[in-house]
Amino acid sequence: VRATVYGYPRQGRERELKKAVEGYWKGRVTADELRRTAAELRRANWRQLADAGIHEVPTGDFSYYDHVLDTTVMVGAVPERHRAAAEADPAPSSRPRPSAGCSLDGYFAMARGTQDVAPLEMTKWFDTNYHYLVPELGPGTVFRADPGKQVTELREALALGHRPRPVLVGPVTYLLLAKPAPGVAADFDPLTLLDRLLPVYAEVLAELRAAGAEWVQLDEPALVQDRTPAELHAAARAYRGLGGLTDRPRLLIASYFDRLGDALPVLAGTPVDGLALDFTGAAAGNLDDLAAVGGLPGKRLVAGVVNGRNIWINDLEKSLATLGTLLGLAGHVDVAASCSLLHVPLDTAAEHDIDPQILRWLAFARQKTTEVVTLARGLGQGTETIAAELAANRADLASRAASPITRVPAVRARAAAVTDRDTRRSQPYDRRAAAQRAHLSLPLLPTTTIGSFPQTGELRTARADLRAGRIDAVAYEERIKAEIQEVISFQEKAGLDVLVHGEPERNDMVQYFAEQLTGYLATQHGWVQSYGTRYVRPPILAGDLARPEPMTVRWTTYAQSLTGRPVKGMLTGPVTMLAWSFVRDDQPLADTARQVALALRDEVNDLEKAGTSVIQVDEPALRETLPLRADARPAYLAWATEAFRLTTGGVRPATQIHTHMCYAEFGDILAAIEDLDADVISLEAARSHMQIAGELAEAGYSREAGPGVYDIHSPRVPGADEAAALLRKGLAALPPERLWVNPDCGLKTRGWAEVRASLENLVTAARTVRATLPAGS
Ligand code: THG
Ligand code: ZN
Repeated sequence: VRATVYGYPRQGRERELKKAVEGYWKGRVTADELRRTAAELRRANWRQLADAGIHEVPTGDFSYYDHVLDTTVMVGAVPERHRAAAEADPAPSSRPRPSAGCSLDGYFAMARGTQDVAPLEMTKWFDTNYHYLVPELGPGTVFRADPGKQVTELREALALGHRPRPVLVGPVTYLLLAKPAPGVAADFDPLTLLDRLLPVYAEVLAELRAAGAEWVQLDEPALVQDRTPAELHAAARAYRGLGGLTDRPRLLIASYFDRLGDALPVLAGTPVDGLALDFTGAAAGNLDDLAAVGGLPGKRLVAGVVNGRNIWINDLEKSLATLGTLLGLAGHVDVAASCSLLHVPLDTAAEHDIDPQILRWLAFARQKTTEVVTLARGLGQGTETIAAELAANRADLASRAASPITRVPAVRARAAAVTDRDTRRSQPYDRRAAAQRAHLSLPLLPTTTIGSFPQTGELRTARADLRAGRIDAVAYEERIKAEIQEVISFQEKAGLDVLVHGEPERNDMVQYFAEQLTGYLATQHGWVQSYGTRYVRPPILAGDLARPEPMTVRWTTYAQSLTGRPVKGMLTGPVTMLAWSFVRDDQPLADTARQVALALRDEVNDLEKAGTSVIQVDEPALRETLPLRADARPAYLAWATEAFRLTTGGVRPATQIHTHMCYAEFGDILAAIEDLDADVISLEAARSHMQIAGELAEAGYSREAGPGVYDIHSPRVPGADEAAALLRKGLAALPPERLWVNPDCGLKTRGWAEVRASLENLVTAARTVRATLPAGS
């Protein structure tokens, strides 16, 4: 029995990789320096893993930007529009190519775009907060093996004396994650390219074998989702094919994030040498499924029993029990984390502000590695060899269960007393809408923004100065107030109808609220990669949650004191708070959601009391957190929409509740959107040409909506004519009294110059279209 992991955080203790890559982009770091930093980070990771007792270390999991993009390079699927940059190589000797066939600048062009070409689209990696770059394929795609990066990293690890196991995105998952390239028919199915892709994987496998790889891991997480018989058949064909090769390393097919379900017997029936299965959380059903198919006789089973998605210590005794059962179900059992440790921060030892007792409840990547090693030892050599670890683990679990942080009687009593009535507005939508119209007296096609305004360097400096003690709280508050004044005055001049304070006081919105709620822990160094060089520090929902004091009322009322127009209160909704935090593993998510909702409900009610008539509760993550398998979705949507309604259900009919969602794929949650019972929803739509307005109408959506008419994801300033054209499209689907005019997301990442021009054009567009509406409509 041995210990292994599938991947490790790439960024380094001080996010050295971020600094090196961003430095390279700015021309401050040379290609050679970047390459050396990357090699040093890989070396440090392998050293850490090997020293902890990990038997096979992963290679190829490192990436300058994204491992799916690395796979695109590995199979030669560089899109046509990036071909020139990928092949340009002004200084071959000093340019670290991610591979033989793609220059570093070409690689980053695919990731970020250039002046002339658009980047690949980015989307979420299953239900994690990691984002990958979507492969673009078509009937004309010609794959070509480019194993350079994989072989280089394998050789590096071998030279350092490790036993490396290259980790690759598997061919089936790669194709299932791809989309039709621009210009290719929308119904093109990338899976039809499987037979062309398999020979390329065969070539990469042969090269890795030749370079000294004994085992290679092919990750197929897409097979834990609901799959059609045709897709399962493709998986069978892929692994009968690759398994049947003679010149190949041994193959480990890894799955994670959920149970394999119907794909388990399919993979078990192919001539691959081992399967890696997740046995945590929703994937625990793999245990019964495995027994039902008669186990994996003669194959290697890698058992993911340490949760790679959360930050809680493992229950070692429980895991040993699971592992004990598994010993009888496979030819050989190894122990692992359930998925790559990319999704958790690096090391709890870097946290100096967390109570040492509480820190013992937490396991980041480094601690999880140790747990995996301990479990492998206990399983292989007897639990008496890990008696000390088991005793400490038992004590830490008991300390968490018994802690007053974990259970706050008043919070529990309040949550238990919630009734259905608390989750309903006091009047149905139609009557509320009339009350709101009378109370707010807004024009038709009212204009507003999503909440945030540009976060200038000065604001970030002020926050850093406050943290470092260079300025005091009073000076900071003055700075923020000055910014709010400017934002309000601009919006009045531009002619917007519903104003916002601009959120200058917030860094990351989830972090901002977490810092003000008891029961939440913040980390100092708990960075997790979100995409490319961008990281988040998800706060930890550690205990029962309460809001000791109002969190936003001060800023909103200050903004309202400066203007006669309505200022919108701005909050992050309960589902998004959960989605962007590390959640508790000791109670159902629905219970945690209810506690968060009650804390936010207090804030909503306090805003109303302070005179706020429009309150927006953002739920950008509602769609993101949708469970991977369809059978789990109704239960999720039920508690998620209930939590939103509990947050917003306590206000008067005349108070208007807004919500906002990012991303364009709303199709499968349109019913849930209605179920939120919000009065107004703003959505991303600029890039999908107002399509969403039609979809909302078709789904019978009966409230007001603001499909974005200004794409904030690009620095481009949309003309007033363009925005007006989009509005007219919107009016073809929704009546004028139900259509709002707004950008498609917050303006935090944009520059002031673009924002000014774009919002002025947006108001002009609204006025132009308003003037064409029949009087009295
Ligand atoms: N907050 C949190 N999670 C999120 C988002 C968020 N997950 C999904 C989505 N939004 C991810 N988007 C981003 C966008 C920008 C950055 C990170 C994730 C970013 N990070 C800074 C960096 O890496 O330089 C660090 C920010 C900081 O100092 O806190 O720019 O909005 N929780
Ligand atoms: Zn948004």
